[in-house]
Amino acid sequence: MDEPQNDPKVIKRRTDLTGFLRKEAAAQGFDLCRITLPDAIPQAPERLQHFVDAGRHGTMAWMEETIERRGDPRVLWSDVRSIVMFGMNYGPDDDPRALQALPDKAAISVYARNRDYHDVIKGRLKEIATRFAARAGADVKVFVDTAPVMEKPLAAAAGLGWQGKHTNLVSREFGSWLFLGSLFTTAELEIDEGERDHCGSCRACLDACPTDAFPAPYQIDARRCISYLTIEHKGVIDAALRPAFGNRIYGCDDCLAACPWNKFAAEAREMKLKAREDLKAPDIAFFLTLDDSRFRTYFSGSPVKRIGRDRFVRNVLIAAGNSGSAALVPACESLLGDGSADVRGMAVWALARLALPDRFAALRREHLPREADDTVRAEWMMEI
Ligand code: B12
Ligand code: SF4
Ligand code: SF4
Repeated sequence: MDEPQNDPKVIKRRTDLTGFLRKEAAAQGFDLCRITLPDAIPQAPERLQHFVDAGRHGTMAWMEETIERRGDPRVLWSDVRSIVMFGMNYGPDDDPRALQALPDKAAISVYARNRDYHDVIKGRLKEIATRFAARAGADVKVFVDTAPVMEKPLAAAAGLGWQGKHTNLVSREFGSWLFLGSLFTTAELEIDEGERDHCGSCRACLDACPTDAFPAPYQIDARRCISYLTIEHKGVIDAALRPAFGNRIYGCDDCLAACPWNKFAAEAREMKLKAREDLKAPDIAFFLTLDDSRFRTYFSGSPVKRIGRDRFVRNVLIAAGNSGSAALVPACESLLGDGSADVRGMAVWALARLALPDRFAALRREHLPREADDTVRAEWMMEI
């Protein structure tokens, strides 16, 4: 039987548990910890459905497959009574867009310049969950992008910030640089107020997008987003979009970095989220030399490892093609015989842009007749 909500003992217990949680969150390095109800995002299922119906999730079939659980936390877990949303600041120490002026360098997005945030945050959430469950005698589950949970609308409902026109959560305190995580529990807790939208007439993020990935404010078409294309999308990347990638090889920060609310942002406190020195401005030339084993070693513990060497080198070759640097021609040529069709195809594309026309024609005479893969043949033919 449910306890009476206005019973002073019930209120005190709720207050104590909420205070305990906030202290634990701070002790684990979270910058924000606020609470909402499982039914706090009634508009989310319809918006998610619209996103999927329009095909904007691209090849992320898991979004479609989990749509009902994703849209409503109560479908994911019917016993959930409170949802605790956590935010961890990963603010960079410089403007990541500055790297775009250095075309020989590769740009890895801020979130991926050190340890995988999933590992960092999940470990901390588990610590909190264990201690909280023991204290509250309640059931608990924790998620950080590891289950079908709509973290952004839930975080907005809990008041960590609001969903900006770039669709990510913006905080008045930390700007756009926040990772999110959640704890679902059967315990009743004190509920926080949501945050209102502070975008106003600004549209800086929409205008900043190099690939025009926002069909409307607050809506994204992942199929055009460099983050999706470099991380989630396997195989051939639309040739019309490649030039806009510039030197971005893993993710993209342009819409986040453009947000004026970043002026209040602070640098990440968590050492594991501060950029590794060698990933701040790495050489494209070096990345073109990575084989599978060196790739795995170099990116051990990093989220970059997730996409595998072939997709990674595919992305690096796009950056090489955009670099205008003839010095990269030999490294690109050496990848024309690579075991991966994705790599061979992008080596052709890069060379079409970097090599002298006579050299490119000679390479095509040599390689095209023995190329069996249709997508790579198409790259050679495209440049005729
Ligand atoms: C799928 C996904 C992606 C996809 C799709 C992006 C997207 N915006 O959905 C891709 C691969 C492109 C991607 C990219 C990035 N991602 Co991502 N991604 C996710 C994931 C797994 C699910 C997001 C989701 O549910 N999308 C479906 C859409 C429909 O949901 P939505 O964006 O909330 O859509 C809302 C709006 O469209 C809004 N809406 C629609 N119409 C209207 C109208 C009005 C008036 C309003 C107010 C709102 C509104 O309502 C919808 C429902 O709330 C989450 C983790 C999670 N489990 O939540 C991380 C997550 C969103 N990603 C994150 C990050 C950091 C990124 C990148 C910055 C990484 C990078 N540097 O490359 C980029 C940013 C690109 C961008 N502008 O969004 C963080 C964002 C943190 C934050 N502060 O918000 C998350 C939360 C992961 C985490 N745990 O920290 N991501
Ligand atoms: S992450 Fe980059 S490509 Fe994706 S929407 Fe933002 S600015 Fe556009
Ligand atoms: S850049 Fe402007 S429109 Fe975009 S999220 Fe920030 S405040 Fe909102």
